Amino acid sequence: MIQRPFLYSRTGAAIAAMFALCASAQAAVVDVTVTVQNLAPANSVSFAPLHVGFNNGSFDAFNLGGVATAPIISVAEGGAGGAWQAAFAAADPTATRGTIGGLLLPGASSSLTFSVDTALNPFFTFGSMVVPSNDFFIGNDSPTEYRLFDAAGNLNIAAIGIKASEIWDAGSEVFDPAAAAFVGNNDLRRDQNSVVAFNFAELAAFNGLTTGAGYTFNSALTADSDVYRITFGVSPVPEPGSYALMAAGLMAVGFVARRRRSDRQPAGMAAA
Ligand SMILES: [Ca+2]
Ligand SMILES: [Ca+2]
Repeated sequence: MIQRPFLYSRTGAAIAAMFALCASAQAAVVDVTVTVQNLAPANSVSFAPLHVGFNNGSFDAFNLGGVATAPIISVAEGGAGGAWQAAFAAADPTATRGTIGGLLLPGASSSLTFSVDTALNPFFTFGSMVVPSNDFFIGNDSPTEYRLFDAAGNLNIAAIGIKASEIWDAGSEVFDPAAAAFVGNNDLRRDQNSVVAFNFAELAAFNGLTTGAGYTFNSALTADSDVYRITFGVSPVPEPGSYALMAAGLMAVGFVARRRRSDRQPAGMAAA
């Protein structure tokens, strides 16, 4: 009569240990599907591909009131972001980086899935050019503004919404519709030598121009207009090691269960 609770506790402990081991092996890596949406009104702003990085919070691409440097200029003036990606890789070599979608027209959306270590790379950083413009972009000033994952690996942030009042002007290229991306000739760009500031009102100066996508631009933005949304969806990714741990855990449970059965046998049979 004493043996039964003892065996139950042994079995319970083995199962608990199995799940604890599996959980610790799985917690760090998840699949994160990032969906981007252009929420601007019809015929208003479009966006270049979104550059993203899941990271440790050490890469800071720009500062409000500071002179824009090559990394953020590569996002803001042409959208390609080559220097941004390179500087990100140098500052944070274990970050998971990528680029989502192509030209994102008003009303359009795009998605991409990343495999992310939530312990190593809990923060999210992004940047995309706003067009038409000379040097406008969206992005996070503070590299630790968006902590997607808590210490336990849980998703903290379901979505990031961006309003027109949060559009940046890099201050690196002079406002000039003739030189602006999406409506003008990039070869005509001239240095502005100013600093990063918020600016969406200047976009209305492009109204009436024909964009590279063929629509006639009309900003129609007010400070409170929603222009962009980044949504996060997470699913766990079992690592190969967790399967071995699970198998070991099941074997331990099986061993205890067998012992339990043999212990139950009448004394006479065991002796025989
Ligand atoms: Ca900053
Ligand atoms: Ca400018």
